[in-house]
Amino acid sequence: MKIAGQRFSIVGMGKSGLSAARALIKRGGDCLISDRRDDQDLKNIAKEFEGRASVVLGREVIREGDVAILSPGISPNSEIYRFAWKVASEVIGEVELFYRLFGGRIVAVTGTDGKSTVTSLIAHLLRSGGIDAYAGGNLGNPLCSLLDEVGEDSVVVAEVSCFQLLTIKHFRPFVALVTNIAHDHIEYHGSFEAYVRAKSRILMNQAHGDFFVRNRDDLILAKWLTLGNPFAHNNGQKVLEVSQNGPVRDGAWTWGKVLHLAKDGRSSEICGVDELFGKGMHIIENSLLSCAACIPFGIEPHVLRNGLLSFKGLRHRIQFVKEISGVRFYNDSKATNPHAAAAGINSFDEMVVLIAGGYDKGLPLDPLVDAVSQRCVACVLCGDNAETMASALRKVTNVVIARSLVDAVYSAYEIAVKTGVKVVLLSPASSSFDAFRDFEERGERFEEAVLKLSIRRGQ
Ligand code: UMA
Repeated sequence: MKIAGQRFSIVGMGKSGLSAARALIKRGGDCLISDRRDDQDLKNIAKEFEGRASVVLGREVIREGDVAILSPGISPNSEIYRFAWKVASEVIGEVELFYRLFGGRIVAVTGTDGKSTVTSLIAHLLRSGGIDAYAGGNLGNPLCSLLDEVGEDSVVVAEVSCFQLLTIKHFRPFVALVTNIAHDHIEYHGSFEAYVRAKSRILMNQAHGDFFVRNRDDLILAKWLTLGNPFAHNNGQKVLEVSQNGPVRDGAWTWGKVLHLAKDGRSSEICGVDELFGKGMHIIENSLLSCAACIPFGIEPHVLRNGLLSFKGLRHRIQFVKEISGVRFYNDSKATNPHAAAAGINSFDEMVVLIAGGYDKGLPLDPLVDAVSQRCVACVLCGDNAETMASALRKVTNVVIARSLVDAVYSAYEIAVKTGVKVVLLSPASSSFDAFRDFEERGERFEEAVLKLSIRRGQ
């Protein structure tokens, strides 16, 4: 892609907009960067671009005929999104820009839950096999920020959200992987079907020689690439399958206690389920998906085993925080939808006091209600949707409403002590945007509250 002398309008000065701007300016692009916000933070950031690019704060701007680069947080229903398609010569996102600037192979990971863990785990497994692999994208570090580090032989494992997939055009991953599909982000896409269609764009530009890792246990994904499926971008890519219900011909599978890698119908053992970095069906699913994604790179089962055994899991994903008087606190702030929270709860064999609630995405609560009814002695709810969640959860367990996350930690601890329950889990089933910048800030506030409680308790 020719950058020098070309004009770009970058909308949104968040992580992705800034990394796109830096990459383009470095290559001689003529950039206009804008953001609807006009606060001191952005004014400070804008100083970096003085004399190198035009910056407009307080409103979004797109110059006629420019290539528009839209941040993923810009909703397709917004005026600026529609305006971009009218005036720009081309509308893309930072993921597409990265694809055009990076010549190497990409493993792209999307899906409802487990994306960040799978992205990080694949990069870790590839590195265990001697491959120069990097992880980035929706995970937190934008892909364009990797451009200074990577070489042509590097492999980039990219977590791509459905928001980011809407603004790809030629993005063609060598390996595409969809973890699973459940209800999420309907407020952004308008319908479940539109959400699934956005996810399926990951396959859109794949061709012969590429790979698709398909989760055979997921009712929706199992049908992808079969004839007549509306989401089948069936372009001759090879399918690698993953299942927890018995053997696959090519991919990774288990049926009980041992993970296997399968090539041309011949299976080899990878490791035992009990040796993985955590417990629960979702940990097995994430591990199988990640192992299957390494097949195109020729990583052998014993190398995968070493990689799996040395993987520690990610922050804010069922992360152990502290034990206070026998009660263990876990931070699962990344569980931003009911499906993910249910997986978090079900990963415990024992009873749990759940802390949940946050920004209401209007998603069906059924998976959460199911998990709570089986595993939760009580739920402490806080955040914008506390009342809505309470009406659904009161039918199956005891519910307490707390004024803040800090109060929720104290209440949950008291309930745990009174009932003899040993686990307090923050697994909000909701976004964090009602009170926090993102799920990471929410997780950090939770950890701080737990540490304060432990100091108060003299531990
Ligand atoms: N903005 C506008 N106009 C708008 C919308 C936003 O000007 O209409 C401005 C905001 O004022 C702000 C900037 O755009 O200054 C924020 O941009 P952004 O919301 O696109 O966020 P980034 O900082 O660029 O972060 C994005 C992803 N955010 C979203 O998709 C909302 C991050 O994923 C990602 O880590 C980052 O790029 C790097 O790739 C976060 C996320 O919540 C973690 N993702 C969702 C999820 O995981 O469920 C999809």
